[in-house]
Amino acid sequence: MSLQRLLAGPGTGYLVEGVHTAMLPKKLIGLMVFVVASVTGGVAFAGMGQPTEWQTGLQGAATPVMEDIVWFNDFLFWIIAAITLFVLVLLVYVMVRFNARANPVPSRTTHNTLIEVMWTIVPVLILVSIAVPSFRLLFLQLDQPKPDLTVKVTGKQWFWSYGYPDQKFEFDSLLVPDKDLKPGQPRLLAVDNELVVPVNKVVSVMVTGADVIHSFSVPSFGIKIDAVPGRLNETWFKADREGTYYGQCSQLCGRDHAFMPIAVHVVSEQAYQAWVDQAKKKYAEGLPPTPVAEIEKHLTKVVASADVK
Ligand SMILES: [Cu+2]
Repeated sequence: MSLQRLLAGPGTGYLVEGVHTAMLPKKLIGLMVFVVASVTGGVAFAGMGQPTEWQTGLQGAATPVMEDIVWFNDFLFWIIAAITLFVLVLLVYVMVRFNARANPVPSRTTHNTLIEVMWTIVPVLILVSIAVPSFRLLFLQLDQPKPDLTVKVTGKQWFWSYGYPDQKFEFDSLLVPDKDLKPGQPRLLAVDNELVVPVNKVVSVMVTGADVIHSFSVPSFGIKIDAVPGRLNETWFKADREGTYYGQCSQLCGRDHAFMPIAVHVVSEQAYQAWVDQAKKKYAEGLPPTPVAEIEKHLTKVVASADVK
């Protein structure tokens, strides 16, 4: 049965003639408005740098790329909402107006050129209006500006190592077990040594894996890139406000996948320089990396103390 036939009443020609939106129950409209308002209102609950309770939207944006992602997400939401509501209205209308009781003698109409042209062109226009900002965003993510500094991120079972090739030092970043958490440190997200970067600088991130595939992801920066052994992946971010931003390994990598969070501390240029001077001494070149036995011990402690509910 063609849509045209469904839409056309007996003896009537076109879709528009028969539409009576007043037929849609008022309660249903109220419910739809409530759902839309709740979902979009959820953006207000979005956390900055970490998830918050009752959050329904994305995490707050700390980079221009993430700002665009949030915009694109909201833009798509309204398009999806409009299409869904339109289809719902049509379905309800058809069920009420054209059921066997209300419409015992169906129309014999099979074609309508105007409607067929419309239902071809309108979806094309919708897709084009999605494709244009989508490609713009993709280029923004992939077209890396000239970096101010480079950090090398290595995913390991089950922690991250951060290297500063220009400063020639590297260190491990391990989760803080529950019992060692200091006030203000988020559970299962805080680490002992954070990745420290300056604010308003383009940071090039080289990502690789040491053993299996991990994924380096920081929601507030809008970045997520796989850490693949034997391969160097690259992404970038430019954090435009100071703070600590958390992420998690986002590629199932084994037993302690849930216990290798990412913490990026964005600080002022001066604070960054001071940190580099001190870090250079602390993680002096040639310092042996954390011994495997130490890491094993730490991970056992982490798993034992992480009271996962
Ligand atoms: Cu993982």
